[in-house]
Amino acid sequence: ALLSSSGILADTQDTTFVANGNPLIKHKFTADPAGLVYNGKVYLYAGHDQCPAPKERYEMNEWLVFSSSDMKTWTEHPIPLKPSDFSWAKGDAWASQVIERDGKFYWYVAVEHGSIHGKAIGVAVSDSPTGPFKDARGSALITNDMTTQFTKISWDDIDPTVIIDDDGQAYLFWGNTQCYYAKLKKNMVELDGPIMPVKNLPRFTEAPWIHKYKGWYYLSYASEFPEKICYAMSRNINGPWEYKGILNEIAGNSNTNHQSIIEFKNNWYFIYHNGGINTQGSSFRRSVCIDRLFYNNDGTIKRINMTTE
Ligand code: FUB
Repeated sequence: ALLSSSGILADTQDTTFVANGNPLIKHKFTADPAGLVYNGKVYLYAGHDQCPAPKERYEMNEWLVFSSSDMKTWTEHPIPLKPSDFSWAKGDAWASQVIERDGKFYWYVAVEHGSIHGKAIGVAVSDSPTGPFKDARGSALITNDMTTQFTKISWDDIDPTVIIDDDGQAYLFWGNTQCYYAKLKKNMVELDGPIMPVKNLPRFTEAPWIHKYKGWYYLSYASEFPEKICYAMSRNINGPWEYKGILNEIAGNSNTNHQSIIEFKNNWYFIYHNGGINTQGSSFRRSVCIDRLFYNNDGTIKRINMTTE
């Protein structure tokens, strides 16, 4: 497979590249990374920042998927999903996450809803982690009118993150300004109970990411603006959450930072974006980066060291 500096080939066929320091992806602008480890490979999902310089606004019309067996050689697969694959959505390929259950891959995405004012969360499904994915419901899973009792803002229903707990119960967390969570049914495409606010997350902005390690639940999230990534820990997924401080400082030249945390082949990784590519990088032309994540003996996480190597 060929590496296309424009990325055009990747629209229709696999292309490969070798990681060479951060940012990981240099041939196109990528944002809101979400890692998935499955069957000895890491899959990296991201939104495509397509806003041409010098304009400064979100232009995101598709999501991308990359995979690797060693975190060094990466394959970029054909475009797996676009907002236009959801008939009810108007656009905006905002942050997302993919999770596997019983051999099917569920991709939770934030988009602009076509008829219900504001952002919404949809879910697509595929038999393969690289797609093709299709709308799993034919309608949004979360719409803005479902959370107006908590906040009146129209962009609060973004940034979905999903976990399947050890007992098989799946949970969806999401939010901007207010963090929410709800149970998912086993089919992964319907809520299984009320939407609940997550309490005690100081200065929560957006981008929750939930993961589990040695009996602790970790809820990391973007805080303030420009964003730092902070985190809280709990022994129970329903809380109470205990704030543990800053995990990652503001990422160079980008107001957003949007993290994903995964374990791959016994190492933990912190995947995020900065605005670090040459003169064009910005809050709207972002680039996915990967650094190592280390725990302390008490389960807290060491501050991330953002590298360029
Ligand atoms: O990429 C669009 C939005 O910017 C995401 O949904 C947020 O997390 C922030 O990164």
